[in-house]
Amino acid sequence: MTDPNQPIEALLAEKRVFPPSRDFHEQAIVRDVAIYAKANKDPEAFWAEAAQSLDWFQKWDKVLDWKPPQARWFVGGKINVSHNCLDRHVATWRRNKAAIIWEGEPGEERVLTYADLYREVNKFANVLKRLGVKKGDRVTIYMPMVPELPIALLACARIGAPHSVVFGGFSAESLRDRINDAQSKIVITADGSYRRGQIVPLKRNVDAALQGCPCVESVILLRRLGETASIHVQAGRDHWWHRLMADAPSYCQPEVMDSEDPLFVLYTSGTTAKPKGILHTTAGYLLGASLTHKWVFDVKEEDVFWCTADIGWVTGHSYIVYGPLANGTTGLMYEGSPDWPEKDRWWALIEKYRVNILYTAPTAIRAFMRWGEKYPNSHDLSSLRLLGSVGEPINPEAWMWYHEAIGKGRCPIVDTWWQTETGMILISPLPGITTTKPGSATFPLPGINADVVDEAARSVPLGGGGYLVLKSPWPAMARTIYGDQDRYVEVYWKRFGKNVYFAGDGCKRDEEGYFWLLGRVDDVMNVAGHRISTMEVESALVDHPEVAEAAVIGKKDEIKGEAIAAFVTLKEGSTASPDKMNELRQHVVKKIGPIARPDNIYFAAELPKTRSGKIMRRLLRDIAEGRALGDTTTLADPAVVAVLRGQYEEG
Ligand code: 7RM
Repeated sequence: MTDPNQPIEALLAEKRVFPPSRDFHEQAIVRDVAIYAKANKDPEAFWAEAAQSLDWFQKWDKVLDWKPPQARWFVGGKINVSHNCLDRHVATWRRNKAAIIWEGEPGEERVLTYADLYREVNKFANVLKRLGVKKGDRVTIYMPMVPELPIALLACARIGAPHSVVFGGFSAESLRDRINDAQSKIVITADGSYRRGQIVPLKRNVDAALQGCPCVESVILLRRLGETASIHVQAGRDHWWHRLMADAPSYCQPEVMDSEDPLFVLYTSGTTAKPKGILHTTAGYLLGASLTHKWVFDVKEEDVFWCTADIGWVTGHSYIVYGPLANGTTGLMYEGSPDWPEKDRWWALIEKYRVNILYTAPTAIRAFMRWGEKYPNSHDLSSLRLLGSVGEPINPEAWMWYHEAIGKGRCPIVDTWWQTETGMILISPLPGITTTKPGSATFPLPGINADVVDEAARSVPLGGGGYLVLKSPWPAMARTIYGDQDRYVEVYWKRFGKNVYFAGDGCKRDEEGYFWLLGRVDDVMNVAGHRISTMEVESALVDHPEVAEAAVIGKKDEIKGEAIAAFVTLKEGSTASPDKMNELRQHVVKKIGPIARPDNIYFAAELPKTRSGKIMRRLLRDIAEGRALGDTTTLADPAVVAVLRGQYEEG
C-alpha cells in the first residue's frame, strides 16, 4: 500500500529515456503514432475494426452497449474462443506449427503443434461432456504447469463451461472456498507437481478440500508424478485423465457462444477476507487479450514467446493461453522454478529454445539481479528482442539491469500495467513507437481512457498524483463479481461515480504525461507479484485459537516488493515464543497457502489504535520498516507504540 501523495520526486526526476531503435521501429507491427488519435476519435469504430481479426460465427449488431457501470461488447455476436485459438489455425499451414513448447522441471520436453492441441482439446471437451458438464456449468481447475492445463481451459471454452483456475500455491481450504463459491460439479487436478525438486501434493489438497464441497460430483486426475506419487483414488468420484481420454471421440463441435457468455471466473484478493470471483466474458476478453498480445509484444509469426507466469494468475490466462493461441503464436511453457536445479535455468531455456520475447515480473528480475550476472552471462541470450514486465511497479534499478544484463541494451522493455479485472494490458509502451523511461509504464494504450484523479474525482494536472481511474469501458473489462453484483458496483464503480472504474492503484504523471504507478492504495499487498489482502491474512491468524487480534501489513522488501508482517496479540494464558510464531505461520499456510506465509510475526501486548478503535497500520508499517514514527496524535495510548517498538528492535 502506497500513499499516492507521497513525494516521488526521485522517480519523476528519472531523466534517462530510451527511444525505440530505428531497426525496431521499422519492423514493428505498430509503427504509426496516429493510432492513438484514431482510437480516441471514435473508440467504437476502433474496437470494431480490431474485432475483424477474430473469427465470428455471426457478427455483432452493436459494438457497445454501455449502461454504466454495465458494459456489453459486440452485442449479438456469436463466437467460440476455442475455435479461434485452434480450428482456424489447423485449417491453415499453422496446423503443424508449434503451439506449445513445454519443459518440465525435471527436464522432460514436449512440443504440441496446433494439430496436437486441437486433437487433445476436442477429446477432452468430449470427456467433460460425458461427465455431464453442460454449457454454463463451472469447472474448477487445480493443476500444475503442464500442457494439460491449457488443454483443460480450451476444452471448457469449447463447450461453454466457464473455468475457474485455482493456483497450485493455494491451500485446501482456499480451494474449497473457491469451489463452493463457483459451485463447480467437476474438479480437474493432478497427482502432484514439482517445485524446486519437491513434490506439491495437489491431489491431497483436493481430497481435503472436497470434505466440504457437496457440489462436486467428479474429479479428473492427471498423472504427472506417476508411480512415485502415493495418492488416494476414490472410486466413483475420481477418474484418471488418460483413461477417460483413451476412448474419447476426436471431434467436438464448438458451442456457439454469445459475445457476452461467461468464459471464466478467476478469484483475486480484495480489501475483505473473501476473494472476489472476477468474471470475464467471451468476445471482448478474447479481443483484448489477443490484440494487446500482438501489439504490446510485437509478436511475429516466427517468434517464440515466453510468459513466465503461472496459468493460475490472470497473466497466464491472457498471455500464455488466450492471447498467444488466438494469434497462432509459439509459446514456451515451463513448469518449475527459476533456480532449479541451478540459478541459470531460465537463461538456459532461452538459449535452448531461442526465445525471442520474455514477459516476467519485477520480483524475478530483482532476484536474478541479486544472484549476479554470471548466470545470464553463461548463456547465449542473443535471440531475445523484446522484454516485458508485469505485476508490480518496476524500480528503475531493476529496469536498467533487465535492459543491460538481459537485453544487452538492444531490447525494448514494455512495463505493462493491468489487473485481473482489466483482463488485458491497459497501460504500456508500444515498443515500436514509445520512448520509455525506466520505471514508468508510459501511456494508456490506444482506445484506453485512463486518468489520475483526486479524492473529489477531479482530474489531477500533469506533474501531480492521485488515484488511477478508467473513464471509458474497454472490451476485456470484468463484467461482474461472480454471484455478487452489488460488491462489483461497490468496489469498482462507487468511489468516483458509476461511470468511472477505480483501479485501487495510486499513480503520478510527469510533465510529459508519463504514468508512474505507485502501488495499491487499499489494503491489498503485492507480495512477489501476488495479490494478497491484509484482511485475508488477519482472518487466518485470528482463526487460530490462541490469537486475540492481528494486524497485517505489507513491509517493503528488496526482492518481493512487499513482505508480509503480522502484529499479533495472544489470548490470556498463551505465551509468545519462537515455536508459537512458527505455529501461526503454519496456520496461515494451512488457511490460505504458502504464498501467504508471513515473513515476520511480532507479538504485542496491544495493537496501536485510534480513539475510535481503528488499528493504525501506518504506524505498524513505520515500525516494521524501522522509520521514525509519523503522527501519533490520534493514538489512544501512545505507550503502546513505544512498547511495540522496543520489542520489535529487540527481536
Ligand atoms: C496483471 C496483474 C493487479 C495489481 C495492480 C497493481 C499491480 C500490475 C503493474 C502493477 C505497477 C505494473 N494482475 N501491477 N502490473 N503495478 N506496474 N506494470 O498483476 O490482479 O494480480 O494484480 O498489480 O497494483 O492493481 S493482478
